[in-house]
Order: sequence, then C-alpha cells, then structure tokens
Amino acid sequence: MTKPTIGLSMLYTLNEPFTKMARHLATVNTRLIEIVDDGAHALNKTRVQALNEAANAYGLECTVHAPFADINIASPSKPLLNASLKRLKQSMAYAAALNAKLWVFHPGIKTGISSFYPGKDWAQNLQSIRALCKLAADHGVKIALENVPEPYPFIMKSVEHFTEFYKETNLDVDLVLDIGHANINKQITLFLTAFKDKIAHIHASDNMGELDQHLGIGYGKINWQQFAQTLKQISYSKTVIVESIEHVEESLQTLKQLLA
Ligand SMILES: [Mn+2]
Repeated sequence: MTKPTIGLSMLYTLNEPFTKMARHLATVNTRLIEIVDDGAHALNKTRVQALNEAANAYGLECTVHAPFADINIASPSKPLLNASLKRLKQSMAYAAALNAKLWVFHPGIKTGISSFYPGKDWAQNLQSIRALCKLAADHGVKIALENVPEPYPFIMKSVEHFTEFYKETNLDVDLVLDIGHANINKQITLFLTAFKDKIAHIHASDNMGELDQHLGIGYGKINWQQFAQTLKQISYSKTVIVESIEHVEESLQTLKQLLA
C-alpha cells in the first residue's frame, strides 16, 4: 500500500517577511510545502517566480492555501462578496502559475444579519463554490474545501455539513480534512471514515480540544496513534501537511514515524 506523502505548511513563518520564508525552503525536511497566500506572504508575480525558482532548485512541489483573512464566500453584501471572489480568483491563477498540486480554500462564514435570512448564506456559499469550481477547471487547478473550526460561525464545520453539501451538489471539489479543527468537534475518526473517498489532503496540528491552537504534533490532546490507525484502515495515500506553528521540525519527524 502507498503511504501518504508528508509535507509542511509555511504557516509557521507567516510573521516573517516573504523573503525569509523563501529562504527556509532551502532547508525544509520535506519535498512538499504549502504556501499560504495571505498576510506577509500574499502572492504576486515576482514572488511566484521566486517560488518557482526555489522549487526547481530544491526539488519541491507545492500546494497553495487560499487567502482567508476577511474573505467570505457567503457574504450577503454583493460588493464584499465580489471582492472576496476577485481575490480568490487571483490566488487560483498564482496557484496555476506555481503548478500547485492543490488549492485549499475555506467555506463562508455567517454574519450579524444571517438570522434574518435563514438559508441565505448556505445558498451563497454553494453558489460561490460552484463559481470557483468553474474557474478551477479553466485554470486546470485542483481545488479542495477545508472543514473549519468551532467556535466561529463558519458554515461548514461538521460531518453533517459536508454530508449535506455533497448530497446537494455533484461538484468536483474534494475535502481538506483539518485534524485540529475536527478535534474541536470530536469528529476526527467520523470525518476520516465518512469521507474516505473525498479527502484529498489533510492538515495536521494539535490542540487541547477547545481552540485551534496549531500546536506541535503530540503537544495537545489528539490521539495520533488512532489517527494513524484510521488512515491505514481507509488506505489513505494522499497528502498530510504539518500545519503546526511550533515544534515544527519535531512534528514532521513524529508524523513520519507515525505514518511509516
Ligand atoms: Mn488548516
């Protein structure tokens, strides 16, 4: 059986300038990195070129995490929704230019007026995802939707939400399972087994069960032995990305040993 490929998200360097993050790429202990297209690391043409050069020099492949700060694909405000979609569209084009294996994005979030319009954000979320899928096909980029964490009013956090989503659509959009997020609603094993054919990518970081802390693997309360066992049971052979922001090198090694 093929084992999962283990990679590293550059999220842990998001407080550093882009050039410093790019320098880390020379020494990362993995061939697969996830670039976060947000904050100080927001992509542009020059940065894409620099990343392509680094990828060639060090034999790296990448995935791209779409921007997520202040992005809401379920926004009830047309101008703000359009701004979000415009930014995402740009990010997807950069992912294509990077030859990214995957473009990871977040579902929408409820707003202060959501309760006045029941079902409206869910419908807008779906419509935006449909538009993003079309765009992805045009760019030849594979895209996948991430389960997002409690306690925020995101629209797609649980197994139930994703079950409903896949029941309503037949869109070509896979699932990125964030283990830290799924731990907060105690659905790690449930997600893995319910969507074994839909999960295209996994984000791994630890937490104490209440907040999305992005701790090092083994520094929170997640049962990683059970996680590894379930991956074996479902014959998962795709990608697992370390998304910790501390004990990063150790987390990579721990995960490599766990999934060996
Ligand atoms: Mn994540």
